[in-house]
Amino acid sequence: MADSSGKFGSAEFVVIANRLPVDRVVAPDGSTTWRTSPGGLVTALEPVMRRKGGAWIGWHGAPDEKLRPFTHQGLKLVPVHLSESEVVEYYEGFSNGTLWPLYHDVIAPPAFHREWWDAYVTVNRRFAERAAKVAAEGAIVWVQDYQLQLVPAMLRELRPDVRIGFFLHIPFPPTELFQQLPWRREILEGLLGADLVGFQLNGAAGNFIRLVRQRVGHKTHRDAVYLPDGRVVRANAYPISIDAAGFEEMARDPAVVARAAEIRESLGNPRTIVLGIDRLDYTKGLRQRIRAFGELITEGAVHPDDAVFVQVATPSRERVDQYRMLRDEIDRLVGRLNGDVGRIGQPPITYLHASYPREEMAALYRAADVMVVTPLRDGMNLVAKEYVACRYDDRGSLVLSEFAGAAGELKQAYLVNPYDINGMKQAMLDAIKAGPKEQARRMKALRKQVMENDIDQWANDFLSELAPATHTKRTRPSR
Ligand code: GDG
Repeated sequence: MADSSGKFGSAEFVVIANRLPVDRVVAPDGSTTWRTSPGGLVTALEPVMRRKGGAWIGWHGAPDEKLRPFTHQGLKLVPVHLSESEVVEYYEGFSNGTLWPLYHDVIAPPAFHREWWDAYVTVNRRFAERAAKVAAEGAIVWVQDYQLQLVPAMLRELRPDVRIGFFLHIPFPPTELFQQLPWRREILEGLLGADLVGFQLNGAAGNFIRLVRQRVGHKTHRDAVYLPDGRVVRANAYPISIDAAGFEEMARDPAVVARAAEIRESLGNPRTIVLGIDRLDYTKGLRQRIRAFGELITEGAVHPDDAVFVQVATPSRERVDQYRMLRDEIDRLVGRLNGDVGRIGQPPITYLHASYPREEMAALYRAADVMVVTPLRDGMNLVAKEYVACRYDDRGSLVLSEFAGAAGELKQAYLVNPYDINGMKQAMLDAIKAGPKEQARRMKALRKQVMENDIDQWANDFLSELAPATHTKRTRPSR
């Protein structure tokens, strides 16, 4: 991928993310192939990557394995290797044991370990060096998320000619919390290597600007940071979205519609299906949500014949202690409620600790009369938007936490404070009881927002701010 001088690579558009957008599939005969992992980010960036001869740099998911760059379905993929101890210290440790809880309101206590930090620096440098080799002269490089916050400055040092963008998918905490981090200055300086730093919400961009002023001492004005060398870094909000038309199309598929009916049937044809879908993560508010629904049932406000609650909890970060403890706690909570008030063949909660194909997710969204998305803190929350995109019938109600980024856009949802169990019970009850007219009034407004602001729009907004000539091509007009 190098030019004839060997100084630059050939990729004019480079995405750097912790993971490559592919999963390995092992066939029964032992041969391996790659499958593109479904997700909005790949869908949105694929067209611009193809057009500009782009490359995606990321870990391929297996420790202690070095792979050469390869092409998959026309996408240039550049694997970065991680040793087993780097997976433990950089990924599970510093990324998910330090930054994740710190950036999510310290819902769980963040752990600070110097050896985790050292691994974070080492791995960030490896990503930056790989990008420096792959990027063409003057290329656009887009760094994704909290695992790679040092990459912008490291890359700028190696390749001052490239244009660097950074997007943080999770919240950026207020100064009071961020200041706990022993390496707070290094992280801020890492991010300042970018030309444009994107956040989900204005508040997060504001937190960043304030911290840069207070901690690093640079001059700032509105969304701009003025560095001593004359460079200007901008920080703005770009609320991420989904492939909305793609979800609607999937939800209209006759096989998905039939599957939704089958799901309702196997739940005993209840009047109301209440649904939660989350990664099993302590930020998602599962405990509070289950308690709220449980109380509605035990107090008799909702009869088990009338409403069932289906909670899908996708396995996540299972080697991190806090996640193992959470799993046990949710198991206990669900077990107790079903044991106390369930009847034969009629548990009030159907709890699924598993991951499903996208079509099954769409069928669940189609089947759900009430969707409950009640994180204690969430950068955006795509599940809420996916539910709305699937409701082309203008039916169904969304109960949404005020502390999900999505609440900034989805104002016609039943908005709740997930720490307020009584408030949450009332909102769930209102949503369960809402008639078709009320559902349609809210859903129409929610759908307008989601269908008009899809993931292509998000990528376009960010990239045209970063480098005005780089528009992603719209493959489908949003409806
Ligand atoms: C981070 C931020 C921000 C879940 N279970 C299955 C499955 N999923 C899919 C959902 C959705 C995605 O995973 C989850 O996205 P969320 O946004 O809800 O949450 P995080 O994973 O925490 O994502 C978040 C996001 O980044 C993007 O910036 O919104 O705030 O925390 O798309 O559908 N997909 C399939 N099977 C499952 O079992 N196929």
